[in-house]
Amino acid sequence: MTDFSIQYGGHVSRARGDGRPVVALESTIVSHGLPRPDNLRVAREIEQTVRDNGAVPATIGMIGGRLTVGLDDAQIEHLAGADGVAKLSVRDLALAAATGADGATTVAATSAVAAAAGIGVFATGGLGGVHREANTTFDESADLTALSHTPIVVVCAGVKSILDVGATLERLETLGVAVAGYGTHRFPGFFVTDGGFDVDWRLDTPEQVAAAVAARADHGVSSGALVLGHPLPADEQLDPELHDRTLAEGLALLAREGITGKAVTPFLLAHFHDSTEGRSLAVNVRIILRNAALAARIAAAAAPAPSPLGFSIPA
Ligand code: PSU
Ligand code: MN
Repeated sequence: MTDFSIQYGGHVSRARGDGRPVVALESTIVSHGLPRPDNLRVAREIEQTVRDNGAVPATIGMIGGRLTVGLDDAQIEHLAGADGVAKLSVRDLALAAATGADGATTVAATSAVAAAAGIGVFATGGLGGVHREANTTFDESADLTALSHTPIVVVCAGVKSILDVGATLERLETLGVAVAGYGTHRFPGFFVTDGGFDVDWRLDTPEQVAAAVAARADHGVSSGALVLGHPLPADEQLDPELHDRTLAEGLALLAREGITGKAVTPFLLAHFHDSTEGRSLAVNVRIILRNAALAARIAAAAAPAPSPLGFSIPA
């Protein structure tokens, strides 16, 4: 029988052995969320940003059916450039393993795998959520249900602004997912700084986020995720007027071309990147890099103190 257990990249095994902070990163952003060839450069910048901020990056994905935590550079390059890389949510993982597929993990799948691997912090751009017109299409991202039972901190710039932000916040409440703003009571709107809604809780430092993680573990009560909304500064956001115009066009195109299911999010993101002459791409990249930096600082604040003996067990 094939062994389907999770594979660990050498850098991640060593970090785990040493008790060093690790940040999980998703691969769907790379293979389906950002255009080539920028996607590969950005994937590398995200990893470097995590390192520069004191943690070890663990990009998660599926290579030839092997579920891997801590893809190496050649594997990331493969997922960034190969055709036919599947977009994997949690339900797809075992099917992709059984069929030897290459796949990129979404927020849902990345969080679930990271938590199974004992990684407590994950950085992404924007969560999936309730799509506009979900009342007829029933299109709600599996990110939401996965986060309802996955104990992990997800650092994000809110939910993607192509979604129904208010409905998504309602669902997060129903599903028992904790939501806090980082340095703000406003829920961010991904490409735009303000998503239009307040959140109840505000956390101001990596240590405070780490304290919330510790309290959840000590209580042993909640098993859901903590979504930390980290907005872009207003002077770095996509011009809200350009945003609204581009979104309206994108939604009209979506309807005209009859795009549904998991193709919706990549289609709308590609439309933004194509029709804003690279402006939305630059904003998207800034979002991810800022979130990677904050996630690394949170992971460092949450990591156990280094061994006083100063040695580590090789993996
Ligand atoms: N955030 C980004 N770019 C992306 C995504 C998030 O900045 O491409 C991806 C994530 O992997 C997220 C997915 O889980 O989009 C949501 O897809 P869907 O709406 O089909 O669930
Ligand atoms: Mn969907």
